[in-house]
Amino acid sequence: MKKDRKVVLVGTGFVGMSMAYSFLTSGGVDELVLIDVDKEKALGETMDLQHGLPFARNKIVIKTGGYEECSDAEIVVITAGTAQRPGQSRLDMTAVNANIMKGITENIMASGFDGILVVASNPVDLMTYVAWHVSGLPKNRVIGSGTILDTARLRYLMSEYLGISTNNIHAYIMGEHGDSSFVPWTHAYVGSKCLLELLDEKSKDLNDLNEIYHQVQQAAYEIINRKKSTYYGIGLALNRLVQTILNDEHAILTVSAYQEGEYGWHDMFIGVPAIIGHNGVEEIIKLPLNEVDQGKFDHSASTLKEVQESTIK
Ligand code: 6V0
Repeated sequence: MKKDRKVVLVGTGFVGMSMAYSFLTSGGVDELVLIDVDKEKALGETMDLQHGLPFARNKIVIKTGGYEECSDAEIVVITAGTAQRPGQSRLDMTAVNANIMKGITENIMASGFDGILVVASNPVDLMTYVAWHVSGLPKNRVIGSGTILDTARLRYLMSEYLGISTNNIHAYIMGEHGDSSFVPWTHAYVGSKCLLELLDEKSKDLNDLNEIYHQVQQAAYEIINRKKSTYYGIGLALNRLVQTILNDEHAILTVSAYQEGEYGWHDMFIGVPAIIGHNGVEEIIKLPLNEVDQGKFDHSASTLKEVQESTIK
């Protein structure tokens, strides 16, 4: 029997703990179990978080545990793996993280887990495929964090550029969470106004937005060069994804979702806008991409598919 609002985190590194910490301030989770191959680290993190509970938004049971804790969890979030090093692309990490992901997923499933698996470990689209393949769970119940973080970075920078709240910027980054992602600008809106029309009216240049996208694409490299890893943004993004599922919000997020031809590709995970609710991916939003953007999607998908077939199949 599943326990409502029980979340298990596998991987108590920077990313996982940023999400875990944010649960204390946001509330919305009743039980949080921390698992890591480094048991002492998981225990230390548990104690540190527990001491913040008097300041937390709601009471949360926080503990360290083994994989048996997954048996009645609503969501298991996987952020375990080696982190990206300076100069390394996300795809460079495929083989080593795929092995870690396989072992973790087997352990989770051996507990009898029957909830929703959320994957953030990089390269996230490929790691989500491994988790789905090994788990045998239905496609809607395995979700990668995909381009949620990239989209958040884009919305932030566009908001600064346009002087309009991030809440009213409806623009998505699609494709690989990595170097081949892209923005379908013709599907970007500010409030209910088409972005391209707004730029025209304000005599602003689409090249500025392409430069903004370039900054998004380079963001992880820029941050990693300066502070070795990125974690606050993805921690908050994972919190948002978890809460969207727990609260059955039916919000649209750009997750890495299993493809069955929605954008012309099959048997792979890639970042697309999707409606997220209690069942995980409730529906993939099919945007009518123009020829140029479909070309970019195809390039991104083929980049992933090539590595998927050569490294993890
Ligand atoms: P980190 O701080 O090194 O933490 C990784 C944790 O995983 C450590 O505590 C390890 O002990 C643990 N771990 C390793 N192997 C296992 C295992 N077999 N079982 C259980 N635990 C294990 O890395 P960090 O937290 O910075 O990054 C974690 C992952 O998230 C990496 O793959 C990053 O590339 C990825 N990111 C994903 C992002 C996204 O948008 N999806 C964004 C940033 C980082």
